[in-house]
Amino acid sequence: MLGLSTLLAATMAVGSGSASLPSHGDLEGDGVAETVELDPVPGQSAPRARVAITKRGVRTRTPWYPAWKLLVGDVDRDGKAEIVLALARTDRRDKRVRNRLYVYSWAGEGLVDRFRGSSFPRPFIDFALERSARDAGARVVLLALDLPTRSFRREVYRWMHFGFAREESVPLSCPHVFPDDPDRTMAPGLLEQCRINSTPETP
Ligand SMILES: [Ca+2]
Ligand SMILES: [Ca+2]
Repeated sequence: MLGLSTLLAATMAVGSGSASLPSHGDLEGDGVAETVELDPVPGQSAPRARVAITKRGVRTRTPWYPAWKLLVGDVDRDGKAEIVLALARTDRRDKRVRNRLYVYSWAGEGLVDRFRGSSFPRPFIDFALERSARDAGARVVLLALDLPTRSFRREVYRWMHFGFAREESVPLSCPHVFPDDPDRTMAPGLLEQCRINSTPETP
């Protein structure tokens, strides 16, 4: 049984900054791994962080992003790692600030858009990258929210040409109350505390 402190630690409300451990990968495919991490501004009213990339001791920082989680992996399976960011922001077609997943590549000068994440059918509050058993690429795993049933789901997406295709969606049990405001809930680290729900789904 997880206590209240665990629940609070797993939930990061807007305004408490960004959180991610450093991630490592070869962004340019030159055989040298870069260290990539978020460099957040604490105490802001919304997540705000730069991406810091360190190669052979030289640190490069990007402009600011409304980022609250960063991971690195070869999402499109081309041998170079991408930077995957969870951002809380609007986009061109949807003026709501909500959690969106963006994928960037980096070749020494700034981040290059690869995917502007607005195409996931369910809102998410955490994500992970998972090594695919089929190939060397990384799949995106979302901690997604099914709003009609107020339940958590694990949804796995694989890169297909220019975007993501869903490969799997299963119910999850998570040590967290279901968020009343998914657009303002960020829970980095919660996904690894959840377990696939073995209870059969109702049709
Ligand atoms: Ca490199
Ligand atoms: Ca890649």
